[in-house]
Amino acid sequence: MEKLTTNKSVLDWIEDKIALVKPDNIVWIDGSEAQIEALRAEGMRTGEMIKLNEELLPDCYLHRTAVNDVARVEARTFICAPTKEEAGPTNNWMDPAEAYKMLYDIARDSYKGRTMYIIPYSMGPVGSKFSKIGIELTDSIYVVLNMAIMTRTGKAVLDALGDSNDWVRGLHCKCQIDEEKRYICQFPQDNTIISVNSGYGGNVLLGKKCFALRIASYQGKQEGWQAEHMLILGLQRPDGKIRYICAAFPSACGKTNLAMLIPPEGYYKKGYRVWCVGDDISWIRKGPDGRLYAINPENGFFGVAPGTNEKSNPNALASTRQGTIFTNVAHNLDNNTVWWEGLDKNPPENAMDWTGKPWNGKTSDVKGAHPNSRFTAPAKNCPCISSEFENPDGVPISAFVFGGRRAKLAPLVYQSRDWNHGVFVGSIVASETTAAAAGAVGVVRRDPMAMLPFCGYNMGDYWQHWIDIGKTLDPEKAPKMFNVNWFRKDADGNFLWPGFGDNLRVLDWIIDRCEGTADAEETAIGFVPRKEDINLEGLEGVVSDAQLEEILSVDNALWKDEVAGIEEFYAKFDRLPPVLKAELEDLKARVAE
Ligand code: OXD
Ligand code: MN
Repeated sequence: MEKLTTNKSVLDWIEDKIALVKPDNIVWIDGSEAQIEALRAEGMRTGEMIKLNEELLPDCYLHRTAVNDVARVEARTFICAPTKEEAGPTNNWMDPAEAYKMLYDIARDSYKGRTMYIIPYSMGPVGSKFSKIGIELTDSIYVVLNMAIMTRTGKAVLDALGDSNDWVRGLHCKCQIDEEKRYICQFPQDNTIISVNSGYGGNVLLGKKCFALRIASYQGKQEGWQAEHMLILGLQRPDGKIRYICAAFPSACGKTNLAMLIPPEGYYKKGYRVWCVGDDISWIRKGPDGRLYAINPENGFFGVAPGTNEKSNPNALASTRQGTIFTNVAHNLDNNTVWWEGLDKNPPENAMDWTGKPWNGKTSDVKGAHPNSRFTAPAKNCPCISSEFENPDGVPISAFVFGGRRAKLAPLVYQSRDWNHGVFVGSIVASETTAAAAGAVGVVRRDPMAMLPFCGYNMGDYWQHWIDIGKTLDPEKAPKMFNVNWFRKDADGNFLWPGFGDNLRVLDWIIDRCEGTADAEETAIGFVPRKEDINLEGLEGVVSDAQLEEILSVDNALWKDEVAGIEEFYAKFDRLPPVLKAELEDLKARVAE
């Protein structure tokens, strides 16, 4: 097949990898619909893809991964920086030379009898100054079809790259899907990613977590920008103006739901809307006017299916009705569609579970869909996709919001006193584990800026990068920083806040604070709304004044324990920025008052 570029750095690297893995065939992904259609047909022939009901789910497919390969594997994910210190205390580290040797030994000859697909892809709109290019080599049709949804792929990307050497190398080898030899390795200094023995999304769609967060966070540090695990939403208010918010939450805190929020009825009638720019990743840099701008480098949503329904997230559900790949959900054999726990109250009786075994949803006591089953849906399908989604200049950010799941501690929302205090608030993000994951429930897991598994270098240096970015900003133009907690519980363990669409009430206060039009009370941890600052209209019988007061309360005694937890966490970091140490001392003094 004709090569799609004359770029020497690209051709040399591919030649080298061909000699290593020895494919039978080579296919360049050109970005054409005809080629994608042919690959879908090939995927059906090999059994990798199951075509779903064309009338009910046009152009949609089901894929099942191996049962030992259903999630990202943090324990087998490595940052292969020259020294362990550069990877930092929160990453697994491997010496680059040793890692290459081990990975090449695993990858050697692994494409024999297989086809090598060469996927040129752009993270971000092709040609935007924010965007970066990658090339992924893979032996998986599933990866090609997913990358074609999640990124911009094809010849146009190579044309934009020209002769440049500024692109990210990605080698994916399915090998035998052997758990014991599964490795997801990032080499930030070499712009390289190697992933072996997995076929599951987050481990193999190399543009997403591996590139757009781990490699890109390192690139951002070198080049003066930021790659963050943040959704981007546009909040339109009755005046018609749209303000943009970036928000970071650990997994299982409702990021996709917030990114696609539907305002409560009363707000909707007044003209409130939320527009989704992205649900997972933001690339952020300073614009010519001195404000920070963000793009979503992705082109689709790789969302968790279970729990997605007409009520929790109608926009996400609508996004999956066309051109979507479902992974590890249940297969309804009566109408050749898909089902997952929490989709509706009507599980199919004549179905296959996610492992491909016959399954009766009415009588079975095992789950039909894997808890981490996914949909890969084109962003353009989303009914609330922002008109700025393709804007090569990004959108101006008014606020950064952090959050986690804390039953007792954090109030519904609070604002940091300034940028550095905001960086501190982001650095202490923590979430309590839920019953959805294995292990004890209610254990606090620290997840700074929700980047714990995704920061491609030393977390201490990453915090310093946040502080340094702040120094370049005029405080008047810098985004304001907040923390939210949708998950406060009362003494009986009931959630105090309804969440979902009603979270708009909090976003509204956040924007008011950004524009200086809302009041707040200063507490030991930052600025908290007074109860009259949060509009409860329409929530009569759901949230009482007393409950609102409880959700907004700051208990200094609990924060004293939290300070001890933060001290313990910070003690791991040799490279803790002095600014954060000072912020912690300040908090300690304030909660002691
Ligand atoms: C994701 C995650 O899949 O953050 O987006 O785990
Ligand atoms: Mn994520």
